[in-house]
Amino acid sequence: MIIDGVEVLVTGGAGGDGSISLHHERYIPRGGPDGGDGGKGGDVFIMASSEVDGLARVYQRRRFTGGKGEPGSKDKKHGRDGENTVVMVPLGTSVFVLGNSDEKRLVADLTVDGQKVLVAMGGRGGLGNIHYATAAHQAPLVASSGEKGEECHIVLEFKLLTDICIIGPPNSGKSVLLSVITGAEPEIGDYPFTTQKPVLGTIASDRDEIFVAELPALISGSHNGKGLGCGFLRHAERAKLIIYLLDGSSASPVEDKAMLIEEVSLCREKLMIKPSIIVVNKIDLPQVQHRLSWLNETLGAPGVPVMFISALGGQGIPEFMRRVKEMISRDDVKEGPPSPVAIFHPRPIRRKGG
Ligand SMILES: Nc1nc2c(ncn2[C@@H]2O[C@H](COP(=O)(O)OP(=O)(O)OP(=O)(O)O)[C@@H](O)[C@H]2O)c(=O)[nH]1
Ligand SMILES: [Mg+2]
Repeated sequence: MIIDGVEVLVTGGAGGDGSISLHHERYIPRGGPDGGDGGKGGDVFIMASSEVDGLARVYQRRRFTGGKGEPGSKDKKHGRDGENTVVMVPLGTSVFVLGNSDEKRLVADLTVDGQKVLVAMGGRGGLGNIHYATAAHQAPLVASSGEKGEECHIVLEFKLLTDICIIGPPNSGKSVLLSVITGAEPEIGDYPFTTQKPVLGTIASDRDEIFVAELPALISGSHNGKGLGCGFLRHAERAKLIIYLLDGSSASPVEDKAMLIEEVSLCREKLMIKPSIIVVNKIDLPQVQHRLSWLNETLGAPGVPVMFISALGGQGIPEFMRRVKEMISRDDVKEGPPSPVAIFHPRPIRRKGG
């Protein structure tokens, strides 16, 4: 099962109670109050790590709580703070908070190794009776309870960090193309839905690496759950360029293109505004050669180039690569590094039992 989204309950640890204690020592009959404060409850963080490749582990647990603060004790001893809980997620995880009517609010987009967000703060420790002594009450028998930790429902959604996404109908050659341009080794087969989940590869470039993902195939009705559905299209949301890969030898590449555009716009309309290229594959086959000029005339759209390649034979690949790199760099947006710790306070703090 591919897990790209999961709802979890996060609760900060409860603070430890303050202590009620009176100082006892020989020959000091009426020692004052010496009850220490409780420790703070542990916080819950969500942290991105390049060592984590999915949300499956989070899905198995779905409930995370910070450690409890220890109560204070005599001799003014402060209770130990509760341990923080850090939930590890893959790079590319968005963190949303669920509101009362289930609306989602984005609180962090974790895209850098080690970047983290505080989602539930632990409660403060209660005060020991040393704080309650007054001139009138020099031996108070009162202390306060530790606070409850914050609690909220959050949703984690994982979207690949990829520059280019290859989208196409079954058998159009997405896996062959990915393997040729990146050296990745996806399974290749002449049957539909060989690729069942996104596969990543990288292209070395003068600057950074370029990440390319092959997504599972789209068919007519994917938006209604046919085939493998279309939930995987979320992984194209961060892409700078979409490659629509068509099988030049199919019954109608023109209808295939229309189907892809329709499914993408029904499933994730916001992908439609991304720069894209229509690529016709398998031009090594004679029946495709015969159609080239007709396909060139019928597939084009304003601002969307049409290219012809043979992923298997290598024809058109150098020109295709040049074009891809040019389109990617044109779209490069330089962003400063995100802040390493984002803090989010879901709820006001309440006293235990209050
Ligand atoms: N003649 C020819 N065959 C190709 C070419 N590219 C891919 N094929 C063949 O087309 C079939 C499907 O290739 P894949 O790369 O697995 O196709 P896919 O789009 O990844 O398929 P799914 O993952 O099932 O959606 C395989 O038998 C490939 O050998 C090409 O350029 N020319
Ligand atoms: Mg494939």
